[in-house]
Amino acid sequence: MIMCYNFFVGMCSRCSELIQYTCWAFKIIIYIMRKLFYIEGMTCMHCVNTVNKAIGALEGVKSFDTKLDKKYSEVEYDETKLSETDIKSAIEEWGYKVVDIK
Ligand SMILES: [Cu+2]
Repeated sequence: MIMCYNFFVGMCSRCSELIQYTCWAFKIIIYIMRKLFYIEGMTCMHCVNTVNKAIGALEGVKSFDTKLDKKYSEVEYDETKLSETDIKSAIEEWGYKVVDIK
């Protein structure tokens, strides 16, 4: 999986928004989605850690990067395992509000 993941390095978010390719190491098809979840209510690094914990606990999440100043979390996930609604719910369970998904 790590080997296949290198495929995305250097790709802009537009190109990697939806990628369908065959993993040469495992011969399976992987669907990766990259979305920005705009979050209301994050005010300090503790909030960022909480959001990261919520997202990181989900099976199917490949990577995530939560930015306090931009008020979003960029999440890459396997859309065969997870939907954007699952991610939204996980964040909102901790008291934050997802106001937009792009
Ligand atoms: Cu906080």
